Amino acid sequence: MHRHAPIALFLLLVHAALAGAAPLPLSPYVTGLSAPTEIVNAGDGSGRLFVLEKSGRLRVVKNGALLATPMLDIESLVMNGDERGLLGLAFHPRFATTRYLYVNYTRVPDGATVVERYTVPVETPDVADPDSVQPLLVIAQPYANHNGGAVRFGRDGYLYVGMGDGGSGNDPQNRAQDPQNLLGKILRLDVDGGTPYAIPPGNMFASANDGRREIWAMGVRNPWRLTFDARNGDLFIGDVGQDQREEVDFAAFGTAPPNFGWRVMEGTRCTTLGGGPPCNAPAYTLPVAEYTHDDGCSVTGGEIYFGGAVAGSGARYLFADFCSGKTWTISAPPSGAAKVEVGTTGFNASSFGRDEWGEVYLADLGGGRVMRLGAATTPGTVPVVEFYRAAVDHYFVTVDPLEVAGLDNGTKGGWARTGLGFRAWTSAVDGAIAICRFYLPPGYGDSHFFSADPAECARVQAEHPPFVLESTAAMFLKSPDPSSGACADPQTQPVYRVWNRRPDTNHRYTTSAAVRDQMVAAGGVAEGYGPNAVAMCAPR
Ligand SMILES: [Ca+2]
Repeated sequence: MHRHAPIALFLLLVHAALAGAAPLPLSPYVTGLSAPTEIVNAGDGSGRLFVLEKSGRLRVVKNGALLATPMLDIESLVMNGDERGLLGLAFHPRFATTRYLYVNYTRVPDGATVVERYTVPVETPDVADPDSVQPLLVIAQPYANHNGGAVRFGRDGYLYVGMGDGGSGNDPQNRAQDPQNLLGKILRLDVDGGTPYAIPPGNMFASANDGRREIWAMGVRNPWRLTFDARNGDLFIGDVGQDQREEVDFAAFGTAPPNFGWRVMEGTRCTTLGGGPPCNAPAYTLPVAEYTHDDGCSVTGGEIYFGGAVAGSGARYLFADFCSGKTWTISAPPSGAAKVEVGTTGFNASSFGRDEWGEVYLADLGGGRVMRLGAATTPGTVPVVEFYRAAVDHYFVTVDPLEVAGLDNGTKGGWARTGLGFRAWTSAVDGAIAICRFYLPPGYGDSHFFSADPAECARVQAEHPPFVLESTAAMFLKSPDPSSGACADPQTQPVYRVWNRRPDTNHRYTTSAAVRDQMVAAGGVAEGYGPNAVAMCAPR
């Protein structure tokens, strides 16, 4: 069956010649890893980032530092080589209370896919209990390649598992279109509804006898990364192609289970391999983006990105080709507009990940690094994320990961990221002081007020009773000179404070002079110090 060697995702390919291609703006975040394959956060407010090493270790990045002790070391269980290894990690949506994490790997001795659960004791928050293992799935793999590997929880609380078609080339046993086979599928499990799981209603064959009940979607070849948009639950899938097309598939939250077409279709191309409904039949959900092997060889599914480090604005799905290093964005949700090429990685990007603030990272498989999208940042700092709520025309910034999650997923109602923000220290290092944050209850305008001036904090408390002091421990910035507004520390940049002059007293905090000037031109009041409305000094 090796007449035609399938494209191996993990072959250490010679980098394509990238002369002239603009590099993606990336800065080293963690180095010294061995073949990182996955980057995720736990959603528990801890701010930690978790990285899988392909050989079988789960590493913890805490406050920007790689911990020496892995959270989990299952190297003795993992069959590692080419496309095999420890491939996927997910934390339970309520990890802070359940303490469950889920891994997907190919096992010793037969290379079968294993999905299993481990528990992280409260007493040892950075180390899982290896004896807590609870198996969920064991799926035989007929060939070494196309193991999929993603495990991700959807907005519905169910665990999605990306399964490749079993390997070789051209899906020789037509597994991806076979309803009785778990290969070439996206599986969906209710891990809270049974032991080890229950079948969620709405799976493709949940109530019928004509297919395996774990199947949510079918017709994928080697889904290398499932990505849920935290705002709405929409799903993006990078599906690795055969010889000609790489594709990104999409399913809006709540949509009927799709058939993504493989092996009858490779992207929008008819393969002539047969084995399912005819090519271009309405049964198939076509990709929202694809590219030919002129631009690469193996898609690496990406992440939702909001920031300014790559071209464009608003929410974008950023993805890459593993071989060429080219990266592209499409709008999220997909608008039908063409993908936009945004730069090259300069390395074989095995995975994208997102921290609890929504910052995006890339795994450099051969270089053993996790790279952060964007310029290098001051050590010991975290993002301050800006949101906007149209209903009350209100901007809000927060540094709290759980608050960010609630604003992103809509449980706090109607907030959307602006893509702007700045950074803050997490403690009072180097002269940074605790920012006081006040809250004005809805009856008084539903607004927030931040200050880096202790005297102003005291004054607001004494003279403006409706303001409620909400916190003084989350965000640390520096105070500007109270007369000139200058930020004395050259490693900091000004944060402008502007009031919109309305009775609801909405304020905006921004490092953008253009935003400040727009607000002032519209009748707002510059409320900081000096001629430029500088209220705080934020680290870069
Ligand atoms: Ca397809």
